[in-house]
Amino acid sequence: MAHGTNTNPSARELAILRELEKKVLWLASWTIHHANHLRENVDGVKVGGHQASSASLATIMTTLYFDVLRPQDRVAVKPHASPIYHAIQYLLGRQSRQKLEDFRGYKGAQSYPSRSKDADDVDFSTGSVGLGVAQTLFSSLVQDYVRAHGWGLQRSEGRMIALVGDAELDEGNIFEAILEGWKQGLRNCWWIIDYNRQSLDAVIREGLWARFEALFQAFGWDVVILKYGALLQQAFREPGGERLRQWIDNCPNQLYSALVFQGGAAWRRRLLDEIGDQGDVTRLIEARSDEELARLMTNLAGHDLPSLIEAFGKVDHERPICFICYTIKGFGLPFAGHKDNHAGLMTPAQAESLRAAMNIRPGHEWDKFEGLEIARTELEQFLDRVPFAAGSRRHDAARIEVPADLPVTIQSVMSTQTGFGALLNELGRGKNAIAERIVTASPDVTVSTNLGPWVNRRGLFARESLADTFKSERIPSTFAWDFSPKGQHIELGIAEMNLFILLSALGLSHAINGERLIPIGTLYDPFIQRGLDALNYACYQDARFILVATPSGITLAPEGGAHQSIATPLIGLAQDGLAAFEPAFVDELAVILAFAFDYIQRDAEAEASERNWLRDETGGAVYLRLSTRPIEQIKRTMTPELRQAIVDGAYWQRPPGPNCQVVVAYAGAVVPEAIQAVGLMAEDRRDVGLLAVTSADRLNAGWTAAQRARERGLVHARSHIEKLLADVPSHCGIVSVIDGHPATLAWLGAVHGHRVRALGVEHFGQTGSIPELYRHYGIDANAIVAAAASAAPGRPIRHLKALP
Ligand SMILES: Cc1ncc(C[n+]2csc(CCOP(=O)(O)OP(=O)(O)O)c2C)c(N)n1
Ligand SMILES: [Mg+2]
Repeated sequence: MAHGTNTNPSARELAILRELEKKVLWLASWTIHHANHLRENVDGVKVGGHQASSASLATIMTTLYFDVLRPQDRVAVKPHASPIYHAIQYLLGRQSRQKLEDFRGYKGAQSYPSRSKDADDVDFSTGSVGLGVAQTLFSSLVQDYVRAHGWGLQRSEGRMIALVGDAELDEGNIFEAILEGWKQGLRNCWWIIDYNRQSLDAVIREGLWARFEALFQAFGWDVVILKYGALLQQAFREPGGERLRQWIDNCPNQLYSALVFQGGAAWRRRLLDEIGDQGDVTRLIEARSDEELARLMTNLAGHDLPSLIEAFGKVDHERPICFICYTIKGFGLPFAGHKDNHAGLMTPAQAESLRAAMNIRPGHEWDKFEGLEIARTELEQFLDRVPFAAGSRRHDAARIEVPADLPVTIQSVMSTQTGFGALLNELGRGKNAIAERIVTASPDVTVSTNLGPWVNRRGLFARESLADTFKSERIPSTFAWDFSPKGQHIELGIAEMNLFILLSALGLSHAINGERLIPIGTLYDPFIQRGLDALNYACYQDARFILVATPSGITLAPEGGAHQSIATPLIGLAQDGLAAFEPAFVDELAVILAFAFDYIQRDAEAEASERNWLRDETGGAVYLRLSTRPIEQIKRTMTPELRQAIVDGAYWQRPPGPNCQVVVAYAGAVVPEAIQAVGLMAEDRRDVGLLAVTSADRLNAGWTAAQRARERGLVHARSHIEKLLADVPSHCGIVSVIDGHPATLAWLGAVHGHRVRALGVEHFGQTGSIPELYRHYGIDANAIVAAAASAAPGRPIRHLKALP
């Protein structure tokens, strides 16, 4: 048996859980009410979406956290159930009253559970619906990966659990994840669907549960439908009960919701109208007061502790399991069931009557045990023994030593993508700590992003071994890919969302499994945008990984207009938690990759450093924008200074002379054009400088931080780019060039007030050879020279040809 828990709580335990359920609902409701009506300086913005949505999950979450969960289990809580989560943590002594009072306020408990911003041990952030759900699935796969490699076996295996809104299942990424989970042999994953039949705007379609059931079963999940609570089940056993069940089963969602809202008298009227002429049923209905009837008719399993305890405790297998739990949105609150209740808030009068009903004296709203019928000491004893709170849940893992130099044979002409493949191939050769912990993944572009040689060496991961049939049949192939539990490459289907959520899960392994992984994901650069929300999500959770995107820009030329990426350098610049690099040469890439291995492992709190004004000690994820364009490499020795400058974001490939008139600043694959342009204008512009930008992102971040520091009184703060451009005469013009949006480098002119002309790609879609496309989009050598002529006026540049 995998994880059976207590399916049969004593009457006393049940009574305590009932009290806690009430308290959780109260605290969550009061938190929301307080944020809306009582907190000082409330700015008039009302809290939307939490109240009714939270109530929907109060019973399920009470059952889970106070009874079913164990410390090793991890949960993604539906975004709008955040107040319930915080209330539970408050009762467990892991959340402060202050943070509840400041819910949604500055440094208060977060609107949506946040792994990085909340103080009460949130396992997975949620907010953008669908992503947290898939995160649990990929976290299960990562747990399996870690254990299959023989790590962390001293810890118990956890269940990865998502509390899912029924409308949340509209999100396509969930289905992409289910398919991938099926391929990878998913285990230990529970999705609990809060089937309240309401979304934000609407009541959901009839019979949706049947689609869910069929769908999950098709992918090998166990499906458990929890529809009726104990009261209803008992009533069904009475004479006439079967007729009542039929009526409920056929009742449209809209009508059911409306009757929930209207209450006992309305239920009675409707039931008597529709099935009341059938003796037994009439007696069944008449035997109950309005209040009892309403309680009976809303006794869905999702609000029935014994049914939930039994269902969760009964699971005796590791297969993925989906619980469809019938609930009522706003259960226990005045707007239960109303279709407009999504942003529903209690009025002060309604809050008063809830307070009275809960037996809570004014001024004692935050007291943990106020108004409960069981003595405080007994409740405290119970809370002290809650299994979930018994162990430490957040782990850490030691840093893995990173070699200062990554060996690679640099050929005279080489692309950064080939360089990347060669670097990993070299790493894969040896037995060293970093190589053991690297795990690569790619959405069906393993070979085309050059991970093939690495995979040949380290193999594909699967829990069950599977030999490469081509190999056993002796059919020659470049790739010998056996699956085994020791493999280090996770072969994904094409869905990019899955890549990013997997990276998010791999990149949190140190905290979740206590075992550090060095995740590297590869994909085509334009498809970052396909998974962008998931990438943002991974960064928001502070997951640590290296993203290698190639090919990029229009440089992929004949590969086609649809695959060209323009905006990704700006994503690299703007995405928080992601340090973006675009090296031109393979020796730069080797330096950056070594830095990245270390950077993704850092987690110290740090002020910005005086050296470059970057917050390097805090670490983060890394994005490498690479290219397939073969480029003539520079033969040079890598000095410590050059190494540092590459990591900081730029260096002078050709320092500007004292009479410099023009600086060409380039990033990435356009380096041959930049060098050529400098040569073409050498006779007519003096002392031309050539600035190699390896990370526009880090340059820009350092510059901004240094400015802020100066504004706060640190007058000597100077960022890397400010130092680099300090000696460039003020009349000098800068031409920047990148195979990406020109705004990536256009800001360089603002550093010291130089006139700048930013070249790049603003439109896309044309196919052709690299020279044709560079000419077409205006990033070839001639375009650079023409831009220089206008940015730094002087005598005509004789090699300048007329622009097309
Ligand atoms: C990607 C994304 N789109 C839209 C939203 C806004 N939003 C928040 S909850 C929600 C739907 C809620 O329905 P359901 O999942 O059934 O939860 P319930 O409110 O019933 O608890 C929407 C559209 C969001 N948070 N994320
Ligand atoms: Mg819903």
